[in-house]
Amino acid sequence: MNHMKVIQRINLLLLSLFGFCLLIGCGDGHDHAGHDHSGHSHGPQGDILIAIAGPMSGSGAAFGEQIKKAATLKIEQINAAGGIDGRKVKLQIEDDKGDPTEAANVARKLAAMKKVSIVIGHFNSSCSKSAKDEYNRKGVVEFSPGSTNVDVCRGGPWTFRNLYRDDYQGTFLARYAKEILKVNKVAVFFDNDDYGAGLKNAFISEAKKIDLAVIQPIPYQRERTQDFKPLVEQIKGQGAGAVFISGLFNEAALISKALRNDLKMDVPVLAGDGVYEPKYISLAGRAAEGTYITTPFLFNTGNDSKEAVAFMSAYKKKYDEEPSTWSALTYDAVGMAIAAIDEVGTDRKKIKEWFAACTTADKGYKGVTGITFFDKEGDCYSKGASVAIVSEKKFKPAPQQLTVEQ
Ligand code: ABU
Repeated sequence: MNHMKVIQRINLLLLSLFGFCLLIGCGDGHDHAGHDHSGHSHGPQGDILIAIAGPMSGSGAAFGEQIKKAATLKIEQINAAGGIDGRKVKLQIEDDKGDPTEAANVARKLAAMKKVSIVIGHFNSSCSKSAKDEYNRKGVVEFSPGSTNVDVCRGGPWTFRNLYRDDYQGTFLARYAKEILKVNKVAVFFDNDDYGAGLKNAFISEAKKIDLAVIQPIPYQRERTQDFKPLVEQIKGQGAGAVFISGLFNEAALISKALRNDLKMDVPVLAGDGVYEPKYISLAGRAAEGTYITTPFLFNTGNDSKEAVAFMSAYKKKYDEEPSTWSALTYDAVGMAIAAIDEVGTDRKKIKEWFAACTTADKGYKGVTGITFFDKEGDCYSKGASVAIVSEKKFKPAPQQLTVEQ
């Protein structure tokens, strides 16, 4: 047989084999709808891909670092225990730079990647909101472990979060100022974005109800406002009994320093959870001492759950540092995503239905930060707020806590 004839016969044989496979459906053990022969829908075989999206660079990179570390730890633990049905779980890490335009770009990329089962993110409320349309249009769950603006989940059936909203956080902070710190008048500085402005509005709304006077709030632009001395001078002589900062840690550190060092004001400083990042302490130095900060979760309460103790120990062993609130919320978010995939496979719609069905504590996910379940908007009301205080260069539970019903 000459050379050409041999090639023709091989081609014929391959074509026959291909046709036979099409007829009987052989190959990877899955039909074209992604169902395995046991009836489970597990999507294409191979690794399972979960995306993490947040500020991996830029001024909020410290948050991104915590998110990345916690997600990596969770994935390593799952894979060490055999993965999901023997399949390894991998992370697709995307950087939105804390910027809404970048977040929309990231959403377009991730939504188009068919292997991505679910997106854990984004962190900044303005990023979650900007990315939301694409995830909802293409049908991918967007599950935030950090965004607290009230509108993040509203009207987006594919959007969920595992922490409180800012209407709750703002109410909580105003009441803490009035009931615990016994303050009657507050000065307010706010980052003029979805998070800072929304939280400030919620604080003022509650302040009006409880007779807590608020001096005309002072806005600033994250990453643009550099000199806070002229801003803090505006509150001089106005009788503020406390200062509330509604923004993120970099600018909060500059405000605290200007208050303490330039204005020599020693009234209590209160801040929202965007300041709960160790860099606030290293940037503000002594000016950070005594700051009260709300947080969705606290470690070292003396009453930590076994889940919190185990996570703290594993995180410290791997990274030689303590985890933060954001690490814990991310660890839980990835854990909940894995629980969903373990039950319903990687089909995006089935994952969304699994999340939407988590509407009671019984059906919810029990993790480090408590039990996560959702209302019909995908918001989470099952966990309250705690207060940390900066003491001896560390975040510690404030001596006085407050319970506010959601
Ligand atoms: N809630 C923490 C700060 C992130 C954000 O909601 O923008």
